[in-house]
Amino acid sequence: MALHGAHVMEWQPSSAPNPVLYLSPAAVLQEGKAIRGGIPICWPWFNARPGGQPGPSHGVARSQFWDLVSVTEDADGVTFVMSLVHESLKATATLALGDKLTVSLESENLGEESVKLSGALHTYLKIDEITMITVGGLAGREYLDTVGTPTRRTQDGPVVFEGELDRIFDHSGMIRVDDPGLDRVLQIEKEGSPSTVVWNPWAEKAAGLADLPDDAFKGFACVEAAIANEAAVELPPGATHRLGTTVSVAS
Ligand code: TA6
Repeated sequence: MALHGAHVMEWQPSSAPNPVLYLSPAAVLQEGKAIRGGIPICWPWFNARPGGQPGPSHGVARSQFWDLVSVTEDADGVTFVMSLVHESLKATATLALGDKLTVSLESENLGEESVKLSGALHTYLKIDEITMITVGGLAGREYLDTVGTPTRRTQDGPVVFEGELDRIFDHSGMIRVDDPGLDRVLQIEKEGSPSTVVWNPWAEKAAGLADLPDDAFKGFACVEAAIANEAAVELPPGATHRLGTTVSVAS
């Protein structure tokens, strides 16, 4: 857990033999940078800032220190609440670590004008071997394929990985990640998320990421509860929105 980014870096339920999240051994923990792995919070926008406005890719939240609001512990686990204000928006992140992992991000418009909100809970799942896993729950869904010239396509069957993959799905349901190598099925439930992003950089892109070992791409897949810019949520003054993800080990 880090105040930097309100970032869940590691999580392993007591009943599970393996960590569920991938954290890069080369991750840089430094203000102004994003931590590679765990669950970076992309907020209050996803990818490039909409409207051509200046700002870092994936927003400001993942590279700043948040304020700690509370830490509570009970029989179900430990819950951290952190907050951050950016321009007229306030984010409150509730990170609940127990048998399940829930990250819940509430955005509140403190200003006097309507604001468009996008973002993602950019979850890095640890897997045994990228070519062996499947991501289910997305069959028949339309997505924006952002590898090369962005193109809209329809997903045929489960997602499998055979090269760089970067897809933004129109999808708000549940996802299942089957990992035969770890003999594990992960389940991901989402809240307030009209988009699901699935990403793996593969060898060439990974080689360009200084905070990721060259062959590390084989050992993770990102499955993200997201709000793509194309599906941005309109937040009138005083309104709130909750974006959430719950990860659990189904078997
Ligand atoms: O969520 C997928 C994505 O937007 C990819 O396009 C890829 O760039 C990835 O996020 C990681 O971005 P980062 O800025 O953390 O290197």
